[in-house]
Amino acid sequence: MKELSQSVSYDVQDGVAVLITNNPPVNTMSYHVRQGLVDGLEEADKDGDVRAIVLYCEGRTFFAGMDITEFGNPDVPEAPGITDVIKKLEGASKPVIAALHGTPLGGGFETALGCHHRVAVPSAKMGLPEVKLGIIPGAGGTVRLPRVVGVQAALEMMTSGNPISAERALSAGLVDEIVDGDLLSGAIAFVQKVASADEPLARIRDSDEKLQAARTNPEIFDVFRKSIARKTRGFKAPEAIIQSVEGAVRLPFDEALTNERRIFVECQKSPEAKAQQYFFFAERQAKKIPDVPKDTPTRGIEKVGVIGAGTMGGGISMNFLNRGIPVTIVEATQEALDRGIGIIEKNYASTAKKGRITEDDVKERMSLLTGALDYQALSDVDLVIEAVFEDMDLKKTVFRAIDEICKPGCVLASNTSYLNINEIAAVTSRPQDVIGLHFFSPANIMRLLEVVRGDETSNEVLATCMKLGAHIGKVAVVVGVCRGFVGNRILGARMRQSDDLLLKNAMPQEIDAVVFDFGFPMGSFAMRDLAGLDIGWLGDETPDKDINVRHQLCTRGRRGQKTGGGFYDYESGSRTPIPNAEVEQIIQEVSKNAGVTRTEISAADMLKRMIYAMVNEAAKILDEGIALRAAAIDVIWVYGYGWPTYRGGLTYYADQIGLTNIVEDLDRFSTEYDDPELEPAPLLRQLAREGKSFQDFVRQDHFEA
Ligand code: 3H9
Repeated sequence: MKELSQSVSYDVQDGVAVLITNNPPVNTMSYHVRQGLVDGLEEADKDGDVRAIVLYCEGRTFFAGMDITEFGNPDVPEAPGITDVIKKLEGASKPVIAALHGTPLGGGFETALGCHHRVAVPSAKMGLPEVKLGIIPGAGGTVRLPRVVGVQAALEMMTSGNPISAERALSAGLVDEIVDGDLLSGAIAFVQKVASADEPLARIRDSDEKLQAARTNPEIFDVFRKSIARKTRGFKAPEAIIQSVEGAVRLPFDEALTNERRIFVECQKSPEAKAQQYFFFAERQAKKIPDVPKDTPTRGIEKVGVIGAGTMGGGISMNFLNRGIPVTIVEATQEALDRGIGIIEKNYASTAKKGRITEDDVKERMSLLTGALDYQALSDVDLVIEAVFEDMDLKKTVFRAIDEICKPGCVLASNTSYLNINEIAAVTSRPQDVIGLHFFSPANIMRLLEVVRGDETSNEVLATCMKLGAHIGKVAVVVGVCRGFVGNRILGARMRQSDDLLLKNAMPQEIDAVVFDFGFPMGSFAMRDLAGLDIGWLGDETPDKDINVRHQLCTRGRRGQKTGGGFYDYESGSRTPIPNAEVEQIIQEVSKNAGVTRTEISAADMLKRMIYAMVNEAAKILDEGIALRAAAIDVIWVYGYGWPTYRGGLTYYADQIGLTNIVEDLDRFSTEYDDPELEPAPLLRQLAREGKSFQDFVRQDHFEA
């Protein structure tokens, strides 16, 4: 075995040169990897004893792509680039095979496509996820992939960025064989057969049959554009991928590569790519808890209890059933229990009807669900999640009861979205086992899980819940105790600004348009219509009825989408909000009753007021230690509230605007609108004064442990 670089070594086994890469954790194609591969390929090509070449990676995966931290880093030599490596592979005079395991992604998968053959273990998952980083596959992916799988399938794979299984790759012609036993031996055996056959080398560049259909039917691109328009609104990379594939169809191979390179470089320079790449690392940072090391012991969660079979309780239960974890769901009455279980079954049936799961899956999941009317049924579960009405007294009653019944070591969790976990924990004899697990509605679909750490919550319980969150497919982010935690507290700040704008300046459709155009799926008023305006409405008990728009709407039967109207009208079966003249009239009257003279405001100022109020709240949250780091806030807002990823996240966006500019605007607004909430938070002022950003801010007491 010969070392070619710090990460690549060279070995010859039975006449086959094996280039072995070991660049933990995920074998990114760092500079030294590329250099080692180029040197190894040159050596193997010259070596008369070598008949074929295998690319093999040690550790958990074949190359997971380029090292993102190298992008734009002037200290990293440009040559050899990944395209130099692929050119060498493809042009080698001896067959080259890629031995795929783990997650061959991005540049890693493009490298495999540059090889003459590919074999994979059954568990391998491969694809081109560059779109998620705001870029396009820039090492031949957009030119080679459609030559193998056809234009439509290639567009789908690259604009979604989702990986495919080895089995699917095999049937799509992307891998030649699945290796069940030892991967390296399988790859060597396969490539030896190829070398013995003495046939021309199979280079993807040489075949363009699969492009013919798109050449005769170029409309395929516009049809595809339309089909993804709604999902990809605001993102640059999906359109760039389409254009590069158009190039692959239109141009000769080498020109198509040059065209791809040009588009890649343009994308890579874009603010969207920078934001999305920031977010990639933010997501990984948000999982880390400084005083809870990776090796903290965790508890096994094999049985779960859920209290409350309403919308939240049902959705929460489904997460566990989906992963094969039995759930006992407890309700107060048989009627409520039957209704809740019925809804879960209906949800599964509708998923099965769409072909996403089988009838057998439905049966299996439902067989793991048990209903009960008595807390006693929770005596042997490992985790209880309370999902009853948001009422502190009720929650305390529930926790007193489960404290009596649940076995020692059982994790006691509340799904509260606002209330104080410490107060709830205090009524039990085991506050160290109490935690908040704040799921977002619909709980079986939304990825975010706020894990609320109480003052007494043990590290073991916290680590258990973080691990469990990942196991059920959630993005778990730890937050501290305060009203509304991170997500809803910041949402509250935006809502209060929207309400004030409604009272003093603009109509719902104008305010919502600003938020929608920014990139959110919907604005505050459309969101309220979706949730139902009567949630939390006090009816006749409402104070100051004359100056309360919601009260005025509710009393007129306008209670949101479910009644066909709220802040907006909705046509039957449609969720598209339509402005309503009567609502505008009501808003004008409320302003009059409140003694407000309505004034004009620009869309730019509306946006600033709403977003900067959120930024201000984020600064308070960080200062108080409710979020461990700015990245956590960004992850929460992307996964819980539809913050557009191409803007990075709330605090990242604020950093791009510049905190000094934000402080200046907030100072102006707080005076102009006489709103103390818009007064810049001390931390925001401090960071601005010191010329720092949110990303620079680290609370020492969190990170010293
Ligand atoms: C590309 O290839 C461009 C090409 O088209 C060529 C253009 C010319 N770079 O996620 P994990 C780190 S673009 C740098 O926790 P998992 C990650 O930050 C790239 N670092 O593990 C983490 O560090 P830490 C296309 C990376 O098992 C550690 O590795 N490829 C990269 O849950 C472990 O990661 C992709 O987009 C990277 N590319 O998931 C794949 N990847 O421990 C991106 C990972 O300090 N990566 N790290 O927090 C992934 O999707 C997942 O990391 C993977 C493993 C599935 C591989």
